[in-house]
Amino acid sequence: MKILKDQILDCNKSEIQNHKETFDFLSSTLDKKGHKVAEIVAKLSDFQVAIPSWALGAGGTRFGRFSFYGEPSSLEQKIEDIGVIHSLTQTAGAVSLHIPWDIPSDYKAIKEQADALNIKFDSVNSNTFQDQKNAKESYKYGSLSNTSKVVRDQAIAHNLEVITIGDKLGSKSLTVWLADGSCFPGQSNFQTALQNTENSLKDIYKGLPKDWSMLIEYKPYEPNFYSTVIQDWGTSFMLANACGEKAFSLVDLGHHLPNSNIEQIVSILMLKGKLGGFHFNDSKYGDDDLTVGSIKPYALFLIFNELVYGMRNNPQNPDLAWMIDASHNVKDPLEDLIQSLEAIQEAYAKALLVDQVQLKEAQLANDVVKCQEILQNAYRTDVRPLLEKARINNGGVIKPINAFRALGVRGQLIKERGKNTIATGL
Ligand code: PSV
Ligand code: MN
Ligand code: MN
Repeated sequence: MKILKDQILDCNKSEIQNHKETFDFLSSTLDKKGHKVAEIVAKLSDFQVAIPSWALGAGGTRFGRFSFYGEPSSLEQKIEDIGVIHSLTQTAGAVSLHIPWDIPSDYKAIKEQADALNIKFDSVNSNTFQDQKNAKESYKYGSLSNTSKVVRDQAIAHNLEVITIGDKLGSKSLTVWLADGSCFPGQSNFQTALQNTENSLKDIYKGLPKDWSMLIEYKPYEPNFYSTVIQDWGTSFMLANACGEKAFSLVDLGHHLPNSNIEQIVSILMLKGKLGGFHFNDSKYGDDDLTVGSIKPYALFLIFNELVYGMRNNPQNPDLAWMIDASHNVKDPLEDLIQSLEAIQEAYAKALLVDQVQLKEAQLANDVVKCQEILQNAYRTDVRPLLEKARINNGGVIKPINAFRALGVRGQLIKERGKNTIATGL
């Protein structure tokens, strides 16, 4: 399945007039307020978000799968699907692989396929939260934190292998998410578990190529429900500092206890030059992995406001590895990803509209009302025409969901692949 240029032009035909009218109106309004519309559109065009290989099938939940069929069953097909999303949105120019699920059988062919679709290999994810086929040791009681050295060594070796695989594809970072922790009080010694984890991460860090980074993800609970070894940003930050300058924290929006101050976390990590990666999703209760922007779009905007501030003012912080980490049962997974991409771009565009000079003045004058007005004026702007313009400029469609449906993408995938459903995934 491949989307052709003519199909894109065709889809845009019926939408272009409306786009022009809404874009012209918005851009003249923004112009009058002193915004540089062309620059904002260019920023949106440049902003690319990695698609995780495990989100392309329906049902990344623990309670069963209700397939939309036609799902990818090989790495080639996963990249093909991302190619479809990228052709339409022009925002999904990267894939994040999970090893061992995505070990390429032919590296050259996979690289060529991805190159042809303009897709880069973003951060590679290791997996020590499941026992792998024929593995000698079990991760039932932890991996990098395990009290047994042979188990830790096996987990370290796996991470080093993931680096080798990613390196062959052109990835530049390793993401480590650990399920390690305990379910009951007394089960684990917190200090020993953290010390073991730190030592293991240092061993992995030693194996990083010069131009690579290591991203350390945190999460307060689940699958362990009493304690998690890398539980919060402080722990991840401490571990990143202990490893060295190529190690960073990774913020996943769903990995916080309810009402956590994520925008502050993001801001402080960037100030300290230690925010390396970001996983987008949304949630009402926990690590719900819902479509980005579907529950708390204003919170997403406030977080983006800090990200934009950090990208402008914190040269000490690296470019971030952006990834969607969402997946569930009741939406076509490709439509779901398209909605997430749209929500991310929307929040980014709104954050770009925050007048930082005026905001600073209002902050210095302690004009709290004005501060809120400035943020909410930006938030209340319907920026969708800017997103459309950014897509058109890159050769994408004006309305990706409409185009996905008009082109009958899912039907075509089912025709090609039958009643396939993803076999792996979270
Ligand atoms: C598990 O919570 C998780 O969703 C983490 O966010 C990881 O990034 C992802 O799985 C892949 O391992
Ligand atoms: Mn994540
Ligand atoms: Mn998660």
